[in-house]
Amino acid sequence: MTRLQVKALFRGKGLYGITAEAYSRGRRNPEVVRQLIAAGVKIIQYREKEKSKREKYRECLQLREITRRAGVALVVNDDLDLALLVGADGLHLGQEDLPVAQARELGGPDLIIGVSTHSPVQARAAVAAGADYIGVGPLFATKTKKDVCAPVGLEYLDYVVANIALPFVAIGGIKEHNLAGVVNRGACWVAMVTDIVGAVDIPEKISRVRRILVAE
Ligand code: TZP
Ligand code: MG
Repeated sequence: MTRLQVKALFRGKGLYGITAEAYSRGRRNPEVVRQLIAAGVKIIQYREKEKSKREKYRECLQLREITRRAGVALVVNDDLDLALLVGADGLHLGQEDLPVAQARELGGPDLIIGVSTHSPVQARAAVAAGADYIGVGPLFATKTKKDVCAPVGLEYLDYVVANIALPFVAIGGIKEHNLAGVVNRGACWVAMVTDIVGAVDIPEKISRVRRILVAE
């Protein structure tokens, strides 16, 4: 998917998929990603914090093949080299990763760049740096992220809704039961990691989540 197509995608509502094999009930990432795609997920981030670079490279190649065939955007977390080597559509950067400008310098104008943010200052900095979208969270407590910061609180979501023109993805402890509240506050894109990849029946879970997303 091109940067323009992803920008267009972000004008609507949707579920942003993220891999987390450790929480996937023994299913491997390619299997989970196939299920996400079959359920209509259009943007998937490869995120694996504990794997070696070699293993991540192999997996990204595989996921690139699967996502490309399906016309689904692939975003690589953290590693610009992996994103470029496998021809990913995007790169997702945290506050401790490369700055946007340097990622852009190497990645070129077509690379989608997302930035995790936890405060108004970080959101404004990401906009100024030329990010294509920002992550907003963690909204709630989450066990998924070991290097977590504490939940940022829903006031930060309110700030972004009111003040930031870029597309954003709400993240962190979002589950089926609290999703409506997040969407009601103005989130159009949400990332739910464990609630999705850890679901016994992923397609069924996604169809329930989608109903909540469109209803709110
Ligand atoms: N960034 C902020 S919170 C988080 C990431 C990657 C993990 C979210 O996982 P979950 O299972 O949806 O709480
Ligand atoms: Mg990172």
